[in-house]
Amino acid sequence: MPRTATITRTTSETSIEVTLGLDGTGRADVKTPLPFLTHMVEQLARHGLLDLTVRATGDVEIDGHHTTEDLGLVLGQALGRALGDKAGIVRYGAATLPMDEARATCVLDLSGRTYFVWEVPLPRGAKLGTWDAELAPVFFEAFARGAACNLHVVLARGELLHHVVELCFKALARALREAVRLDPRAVGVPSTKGTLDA
Ligand SMILES: [Mn+2]
Repeated sequence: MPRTATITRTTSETSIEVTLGLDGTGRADVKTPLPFLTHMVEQLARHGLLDLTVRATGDVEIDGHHTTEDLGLVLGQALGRALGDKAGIVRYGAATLPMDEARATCVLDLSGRTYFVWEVPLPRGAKLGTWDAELAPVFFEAFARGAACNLHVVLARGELLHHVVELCFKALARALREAVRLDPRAVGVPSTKGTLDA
């Protein structure tokens, strides 16, 4: 059965449609009103080997908060749906990556229980293009909630804000790529509890 999902969510603030394929090649077709966010979501697809189509609109005339949070949420929900009962998956993922001077680690557990840790100091009020850099943890937190996963992101070092934020997305991508992988030796759901629903 193909591990894909499409989720559509419309509120008075945003309209988001995400189609996600877990066993993809990194093909991304992403449209959001926030170019830096688009750039980041394309990183998730490319480095996570996820096939991803995103159509997002939102009230960015206020600011990017609603659109960023809702896109993170719907991406997480699409991941959860595409995973199904999670039988045969690796479940855990970890990636430590460099990007020039910056180095970050992302670890995650597709446990069915939401937990979010963000140890990435970001300057208040900083912008990446039209996008507020402090929305990065908003995206990650919403993603963890949508996917019901445990997600930790820790920055070891970094100077350039573009590098720091992009690296966090790339680390999430690589950790996901590992965690969603089907392990041919694994039988059933990777939990002695027998379920990873909650
Ligand atoms: Mn970049």
